[in-house]
Amino acid sequence: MTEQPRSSDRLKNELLEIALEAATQAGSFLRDARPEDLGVAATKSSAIDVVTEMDIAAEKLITGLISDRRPDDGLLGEEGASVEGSSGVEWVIDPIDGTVNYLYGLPSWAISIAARMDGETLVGVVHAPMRGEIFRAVLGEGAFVNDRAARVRPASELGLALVSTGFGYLAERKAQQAEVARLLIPEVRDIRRGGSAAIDLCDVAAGRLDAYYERGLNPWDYAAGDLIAREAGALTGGRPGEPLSPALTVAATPGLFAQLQARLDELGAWHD
Ligand code: LIP
Repeated sequence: MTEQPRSSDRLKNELLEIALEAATQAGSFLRDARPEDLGVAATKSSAIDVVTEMDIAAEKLITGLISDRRPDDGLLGEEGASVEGSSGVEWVIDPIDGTVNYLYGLPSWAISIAARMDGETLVGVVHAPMRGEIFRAVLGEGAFVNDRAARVRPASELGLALVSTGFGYLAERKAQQAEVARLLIPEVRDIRRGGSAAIDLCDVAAGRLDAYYERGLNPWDYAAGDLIAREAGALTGGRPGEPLSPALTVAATPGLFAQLQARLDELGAWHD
């Protein structure tokens, strides 16, 4: 098979089709096959950083489908998938973003799948099965939630902004994150804490939040949602002048982004 030109439309369409198929299949499995007595299969950075058997099974389903379709692609998954690949395309996968919500039976969780080439995200899909929503974006082609175009809210005053954030799994980091939130809350409309970074980024894209920020995310948490938010008109980044990273992820409608980013920097949202 001759390799398609890098990031050609045909390649992007193929990657989107695979991401949608994998996210949809994983979503049906996670929604319909969730055991009533679901428990914790393992923990990672702390006793509250949990993995369930469903996280592991969903990642195997997703990586198996991708590898069948594109055996030479690289894979990076939250639950251990790690394949170098030779095609230049790398898949970045969070089989359940919002694992704690899923464990407790709360509806706010999602499958997040992104395809990157040379470090640039070409395709992003976030599927929130309990909401009946699939968010998708192809680089340069806009963002959608189901069949509707996604666009950010036209906000510009921090004092009127609805801002989402999240907290990590280590007590020391949570204490600093809580301090940042304590100082920010009086300066914005309100704070939300949904428990899934991918959904928060997509809610910025859909105009349901004015902004989102969090420290300590992994690429699989934000890769797809970052592209979806940007293609919906949001600005994203980390500290001022820096790209988003595990140090800090900020996404906001353009009228708020620089002001919020600067304020978060002053409050120390980028360090423990
Ligand atoms: C989650 C993130 C969320 C964060 C949680 C956790 P996971 O990812 O989506 O924003 O606040 O602490 O990191 O672990 O459910 O894939």
